Amino acid sequence: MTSLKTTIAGLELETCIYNASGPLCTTAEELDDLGQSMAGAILSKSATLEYRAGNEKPRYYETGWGSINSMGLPNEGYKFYADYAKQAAQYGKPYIVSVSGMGFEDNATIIKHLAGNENIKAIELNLSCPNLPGKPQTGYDFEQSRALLNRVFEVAQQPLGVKLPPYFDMPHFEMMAEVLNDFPISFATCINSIGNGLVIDTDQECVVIKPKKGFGGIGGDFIKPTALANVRKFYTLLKKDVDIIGVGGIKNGMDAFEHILCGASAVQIGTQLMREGTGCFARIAGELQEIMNKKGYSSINDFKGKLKDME
Ligand code: YRO
Repeated sequence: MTSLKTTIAGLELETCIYNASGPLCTTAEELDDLGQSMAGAILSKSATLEYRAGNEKPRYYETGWGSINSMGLPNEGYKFYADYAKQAAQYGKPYIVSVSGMGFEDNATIIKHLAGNENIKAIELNLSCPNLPGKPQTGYDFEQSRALLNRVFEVAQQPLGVKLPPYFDMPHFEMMAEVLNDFPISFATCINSIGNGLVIDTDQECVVIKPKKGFGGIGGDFIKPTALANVRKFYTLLKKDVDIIGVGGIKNGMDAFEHILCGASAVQIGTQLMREGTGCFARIAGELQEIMNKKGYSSINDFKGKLKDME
């Protein structure tokens, strides 16, 4: 029997495929829908201190090859995601809360509040969180990343992992890995959307989303090579006990297979979840199992990380 079982952050997942933080994981209805689906875990939208309505619509747009978004962190506020944990428990899969405070102390406050909650199995700290206005996002500032991790590990009790933005330069991978290897992180999720792309409607000669003069994070097909590179690099650079979670451009079983071959212990679905809804988990799982069957693999550990170099 082919199994898609995996372990991340010491948690057992029935299947290694679940949602990315962002799409369809903000409200109780959406989280319930994930709970009832074949997703291996339930991951929330990034939580801030207070409820946020987010940016003006349209703030999400899908093209044939992917998506652009400038949602502006719409979410119910951390207390909602903490309270929802009790309801999440009925689904028999790990419930993970994404945290993206607007500054260090917000993150510390939120993570401190989640600490006593036994139904929250892990925390995914979104390093794309804004820190100082006019400065790069936290994940692109290595010293700020270190300072934030110092602070949150003073209060964190659950396993804590980081959601990383994409890196493109070899020294940047090494600089971030050096920071992360100084902390007891449980996992690294690679990658967030590729920041500040621009999609254009040529008939209208106009941008396609309203916030930020049309600039937004890119997801979908085009980001898969960048995602695979980030999964592969952090798999080789981080301490061996850190699980890598792959996200970026996964819409079928073969895309998931590629991420796992690069070192991912689990994969998340973003743009394709928005497109297809929660049925995507069962479909992609079936496709991945079929590929594994044909290749003679019975578990993901048979090929995880085993990407070959050329002779
Ligand atoms: O706009 C968002 O809510 C958003 N979109 C993404 O593709 N990735 C993210 O991490 C977020 C939330 C964080 C931020 C981009 C608003 C700082």
